[in-house]
Amino acid sequence: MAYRDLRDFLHKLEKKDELKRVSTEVDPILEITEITDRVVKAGGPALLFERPKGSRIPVVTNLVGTERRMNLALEVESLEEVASRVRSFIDVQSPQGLLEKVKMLPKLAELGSFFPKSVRSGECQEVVRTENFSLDEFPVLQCWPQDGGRYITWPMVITKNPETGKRNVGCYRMQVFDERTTGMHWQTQKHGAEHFRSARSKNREGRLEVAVAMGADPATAMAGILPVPPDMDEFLFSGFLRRDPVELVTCKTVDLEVPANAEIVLEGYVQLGEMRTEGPFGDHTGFYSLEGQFPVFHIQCLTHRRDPLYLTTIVGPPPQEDYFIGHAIERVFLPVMKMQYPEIVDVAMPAEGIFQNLMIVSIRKSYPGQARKVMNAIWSLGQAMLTKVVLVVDHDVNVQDAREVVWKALCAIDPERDIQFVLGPVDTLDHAARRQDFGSKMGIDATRKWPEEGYEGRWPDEIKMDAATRSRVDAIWHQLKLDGTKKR
Ligand SMILES: Cc1cc2nc3c(=O)[nH]c(=O)nc-3n(C[C@H](O)[C@H](O)[C@H](O)COP(=O)(O)O)c2cc1C
Ligand SMILES: [Mn+2]
Repeated sequence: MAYRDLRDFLHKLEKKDELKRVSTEVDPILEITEITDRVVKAGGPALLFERPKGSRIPVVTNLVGTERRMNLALEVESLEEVASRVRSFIDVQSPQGLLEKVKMLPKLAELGSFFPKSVRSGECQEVVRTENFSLDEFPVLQCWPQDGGRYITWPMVITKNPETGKRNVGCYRMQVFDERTTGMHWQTQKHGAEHFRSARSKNREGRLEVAVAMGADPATAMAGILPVPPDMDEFLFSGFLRRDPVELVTCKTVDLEVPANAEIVLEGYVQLGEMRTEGPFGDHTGFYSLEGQFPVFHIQCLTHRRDPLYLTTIVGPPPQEDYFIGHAIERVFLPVMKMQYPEIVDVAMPAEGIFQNLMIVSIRKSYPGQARKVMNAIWSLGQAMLTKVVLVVDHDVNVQDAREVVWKALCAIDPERDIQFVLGPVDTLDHAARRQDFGSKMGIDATRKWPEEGYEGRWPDEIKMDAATRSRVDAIWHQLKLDGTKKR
């Protein structure tokens, strides 16, 4: 059964001893970050701060900051279960005969059952306020010392494509400017920014309606982070993940819908001609992202539960909670990548590569130059376009094992021959890039080189002991009494 809402999931975590309540008063300014950072890095529990200084609203952090809790969030034993569900939907897409068509029907019906559902009322509107409200009531964190202020870090920012009317949900941080105004940090290539530019090109004086929902059952709360194609509803994908549709209610003052089970909703608009300095912010790169010009969100209505919880997350020096979210996304979307590029065997984005800096891909190479073809594919695949370094290895390298990758990849390259640079869009947060949003990317072809690729030598075999010797030694191993041998 899907979690009803955030508190339902917290109850589950508490039962599993995966939630710690903090009853000591702590400050949302820096202190909650310092505590959460230590707990995340120790693989510790989700945290419920019951007495954040200056607010009556409890704060939840580190909700899914371990793989164990991510599995609980998605109600699976392992992420492979979700991946195999994704695969099962991909497999039915082109039926060969009547029998296959008939077999497909239940799958399609199942898919249909994940579409978001409109409902009349929801807990997120138990309290509706159009006046006398202020963001100051909420325990919004200032995470790091040089941050420009307090930031909402885990919102579901909901907009509609002005051309198609299709919904987008994005998780974009929001700097609190004052009681009813925030920044809107949708980065240049993100769908929210696309909606903004599209609306602005029609009317610079106009507005783009925006709703921001915070706190929901975990699969819904993660909607804004999912890198789904433009105009595909993230809430549909959340419905698939939770195996139950996301229920939506219509906002009170804007023509948008928000999850009925949310804790807090901000309704308002972005004024299309308005930009304001946003930042700095201690970011998931482990460095501060500096000030930049971003749109401004004006809040005209606040709705919330009678007793709302404030869900937030900390980014900073890796690993943080976002690594576990990104890792789940990597596993769940791998079947989709493999569908488009069947030579891909596995993909890894190690925590220290902060997603956009490093993707390691193993491929089963069957024609010359294929590693470079895969790099180019990745640089044109949704948000993976921003990947600064793509490292391609052969199918027999375990990309999940960083030591094996470093060893084998470095042995496999002639740097001048095997490294390729391209220019293109890069992550807004890349502080090393020559310009914001534009710079170079590097592909490393660390596959075995073929004669067809101009390699004239003989590629050596990897060293492996033969099976007969191994089993002879296995048989006498006990006798040798070497197990307890201490290293000197
Ligand atoms: C905790 C967290 C904070 C994020 N903050 C931002 C942000 O401030 N700006 C941004 O563009 N993306 C941010 N992202 C990444 C986006 O949520 C992600 O790229 C998402 O897929 C964008 O949705 P879209 O493709 O619909 O634009 C953040 C992700 C996480 C996990
Ligand atoms: Mn999107």
